[in-house]
Amino acid sequence: MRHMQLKRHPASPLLLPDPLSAWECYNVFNPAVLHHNGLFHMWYRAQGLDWVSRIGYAVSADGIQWNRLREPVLAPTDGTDSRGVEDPRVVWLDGRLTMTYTAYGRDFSGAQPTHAGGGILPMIAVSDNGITWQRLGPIVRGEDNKDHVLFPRRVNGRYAALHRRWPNVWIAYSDDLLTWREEDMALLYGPRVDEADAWDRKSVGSNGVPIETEHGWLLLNHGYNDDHVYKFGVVLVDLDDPTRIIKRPRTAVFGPQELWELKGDVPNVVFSCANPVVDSTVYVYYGGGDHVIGLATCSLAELLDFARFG
Ligand code: BMA
Repeated sequence: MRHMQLKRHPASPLLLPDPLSAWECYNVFNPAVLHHNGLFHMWYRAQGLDWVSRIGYAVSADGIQWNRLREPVLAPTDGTDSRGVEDPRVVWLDGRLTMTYTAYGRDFSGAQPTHAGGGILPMIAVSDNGITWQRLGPIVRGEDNKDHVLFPRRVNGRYAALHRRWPNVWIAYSDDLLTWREEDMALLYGPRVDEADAWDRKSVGSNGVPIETEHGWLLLNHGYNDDHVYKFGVVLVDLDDPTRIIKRPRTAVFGPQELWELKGDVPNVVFSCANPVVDSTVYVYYGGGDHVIGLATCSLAELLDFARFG
């Protein structure tokens, strides 16, 4: 069995909470990152004095040194997201920026509250400039559903998304990004519940935007075990029919190891919403301990090789 590990960038953690800022003084984590027209753009989750998650924006020429805006670019507006906007993933689709993120609010729209007496909604928003965002709506309502991410192009003429119906990863299709019908959704894969020592025994979810390769869509994912230790793995699915899994290696490619991953606001967490590929290198940005932002990298060729034969 082959093994491989992502390599931490020595400058990690790259972004820390800002003690001078009311909205981002406690935690910055789980960023979306898109490389576009020669710049790295980052939308990151932040928590400050009120513990409500907002999304901040930063830009970088090299992906290491970041310049942040002073104000968040996405913040709660109503009861559906009053407790925060979380875990953005951003894709360049049809000539505009499209963000998937989790709205966490005091309201719930299903028969039962989904989260701590309130609700969560897997939302989609679009933007022409990355600063002002227009909300399109959720892909489903009334269930524990998050970690949704769009494919970077249409698949067989339709928009496609991965989403997490706890504890499994599902795939869904839509013609307009607005309507996601139950009959267009299918279970893709779940946690390895039958394997006592599997790192992803308890739950799985998607990381960043699927990577298109000549051998299939390369999906980075996360999972955790009974001890709630988060790790990353890979899944390779068919280019034309992403419901067909080609390979899912057993071993994880990354897990918590540094102090700021083992401790933090939530212990033993590495959580990634971004894996842009720039010059054949995969940049895996991630939250460490739900508290700071780190970067780990690998070559695309090595990761693809592991996904095919690992
Ligand atoms: C998940 C998400 C992430 C978070 C992770 C670990 O459910 O809410 O935002 O990083 O838990 O706490």
